[in-house]
Amino acid sequence: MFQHIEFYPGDPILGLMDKYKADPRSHKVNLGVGVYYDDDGNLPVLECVKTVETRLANPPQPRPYLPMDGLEGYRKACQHLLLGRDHPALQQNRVATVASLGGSGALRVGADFIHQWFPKAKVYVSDPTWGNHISIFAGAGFEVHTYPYYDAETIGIKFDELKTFLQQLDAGSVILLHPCCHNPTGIDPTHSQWDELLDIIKTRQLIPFMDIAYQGFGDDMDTDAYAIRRAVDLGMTVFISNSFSKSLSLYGERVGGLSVVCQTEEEARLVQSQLKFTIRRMYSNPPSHGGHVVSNIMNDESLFQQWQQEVYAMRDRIRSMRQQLQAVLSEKIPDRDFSYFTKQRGMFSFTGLTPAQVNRLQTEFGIYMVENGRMCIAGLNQGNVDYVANAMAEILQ
Ligand code: KET
Repeated sequence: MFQHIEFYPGDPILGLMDKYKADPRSHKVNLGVGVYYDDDGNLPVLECVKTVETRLANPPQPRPYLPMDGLEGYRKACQHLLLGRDHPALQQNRVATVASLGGSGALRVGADFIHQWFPKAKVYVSDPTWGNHISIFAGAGFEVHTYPYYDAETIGIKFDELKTFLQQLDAGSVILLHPCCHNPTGIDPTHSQWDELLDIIKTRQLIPFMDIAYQGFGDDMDTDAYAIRRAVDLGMTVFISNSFSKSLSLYGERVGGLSVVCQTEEEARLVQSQLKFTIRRMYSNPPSHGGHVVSNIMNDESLFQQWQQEVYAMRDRIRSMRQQLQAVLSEKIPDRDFSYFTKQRGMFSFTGLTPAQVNRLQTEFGIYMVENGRMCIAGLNQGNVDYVANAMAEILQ
């Protein structure tokens, strides 16, 4: 019965975790998956999370089903973070928001919704992008195309090419954008470039779908949401998927959200109802623990402040690892430019290493990176950064 089934060889990012775990070498280094480890190489439990979890456990709480779209406090928290607490779109009640199973779940619910109501829409993702963007939209039934983005020559954006490309797309095409900390390249448009891009997107009547998984890891919470707020301020209908996996170090709790900024309150009511229906027939309602943790932190001013400081501490530690890596490599290979490490933002560095070089790092040094040359800088620490820099230098010389 199953002989015709094709084998799924595993995911290029998640598959690395299994390989890394199975590697017996004690000096191995995990720079694959986009996960933040602290300077001791451990997955942190944020202080704000500890406080709330202690509270929630004493006494243990009953676990009813949550509403299909999640907790009210959770949904509001997503909206406030993305748009700013007092945004007119929120006052006008025209933002539909549902809790989702991580950022991935938000993308899938959004993709299913768009496919049901706009089945002819074409979807465009950046070249390159997070591989699962393509899988998720393809899984929802779309043909997924790419738009020009990364310029390896300049370690920048093919900005003119991108603008020209957007100009010729059909109205109603969905453009998947990374508002900050582009994955995998770490290269984001400047604010003025965002202004230009969003003007074109608006004029051409394209639909921006903003996927924000690293809010707070680029600049600060508000600055990282610049592109989202700009698109909304231009009056566009905007889809936004957000994830708390990285910013709360709650990867396994599957905490994310999908928001759709609509034109009117009535539209938002319709959209909210259909998002709930999409959820009901897929998995019914979200898990409650992560939802309560997020909602409690975001709706308590002092925990909210503490959380932001904890995110900024992660951001700053990643930045210092970038500087250290760049410094050691520049010293080892002075005629090569390693400034890209500090130019790129967020968790990742797109190193330009070839698959063969990435493979050498893995087999000879036990250093695990994604085959496309993406390195998760958040896996570096004082104990391994020199080792990684030296290994890279050896591969590059
Ligand atoms: N969007 C982006 C851009 C992203 O990098 C990730 C995860 C997600 C969404 C998914 O978030 P989640 O809340 O976990 O569903 N990226 C890392 C992990 C992964 O591949 O699943 C990564 O790129 O390594």
